[in-house]
Amino acid sequence: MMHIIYEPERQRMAIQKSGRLHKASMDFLSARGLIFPANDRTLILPCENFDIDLLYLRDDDIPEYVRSGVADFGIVGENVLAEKGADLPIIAKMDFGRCKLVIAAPKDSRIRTPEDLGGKRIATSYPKLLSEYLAREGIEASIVPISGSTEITPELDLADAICDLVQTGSTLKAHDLVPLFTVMESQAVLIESPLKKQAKERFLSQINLKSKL
Ligand code: PRT
Ligand code: ZN
Repeated sequence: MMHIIYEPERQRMAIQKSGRLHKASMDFLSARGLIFPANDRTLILPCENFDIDLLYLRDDDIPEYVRSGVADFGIVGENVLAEKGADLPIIAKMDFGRCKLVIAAPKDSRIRTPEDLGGKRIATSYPKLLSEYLAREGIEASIVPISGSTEITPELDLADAICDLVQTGSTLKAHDLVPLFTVMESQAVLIESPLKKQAKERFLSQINLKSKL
């Protein structure tokens, strides 16, 4: 069991604990020269050669940790940032985690244009981004908020269409869904807390990244 003593000059970087962004985030930090002990499943992992600790979190929680300054940095998808309404400074766009938030409907559906969504039920884990899209397009539809597996909702008749992330498109295909309209394009980004700290600037220059603050 490792005990971390709180040191104000020590930085914290929030990354996804497990999931699609975890490995790529670790690889990014390793490529910048950071060395970490083998993960012993702690929630806080100290870097061996820089004054920074990793916080392993659910991706959904990363914007709040960074916004509040509990974490100085974070690596998270732009889709999550936008859904949480977190307008945080982006230091760098990462070369991973690319995907699109799309509206998709069953192959045999009559939905062809955004207007056809009027009066329909759309299931999504991204209610904020979807409602902004519908408002932009001037469409009134009903949003069915669910937390995962949106792709099964049309076949179960919970929804007429879905709004979900796509990468390869194979999940949609497996459920006879066709992507129709793009709500947002996304990739992973390195964000920083809006609280200015000298130690943060120092860390960024050590790994050859410059803060936009
Ligand atoms: O546990 P935690 O809350 O941290 O993880 P999570 O399950 O919420 O997220 P996770 O690990 O699935 O995704 C993390 C981030 O990866 C997302 O917020 C996006 O920024 C990014 N990303 C990139 C994706 C995808 N590609 C993606 N394809 N996130 C999810 N998907 C899902 C999509 O929802 C659908 O179910 O993969 C399926 C579609 O993939 P394809 O390849 O079949 O099109
Ligand atoms: Zn999540």
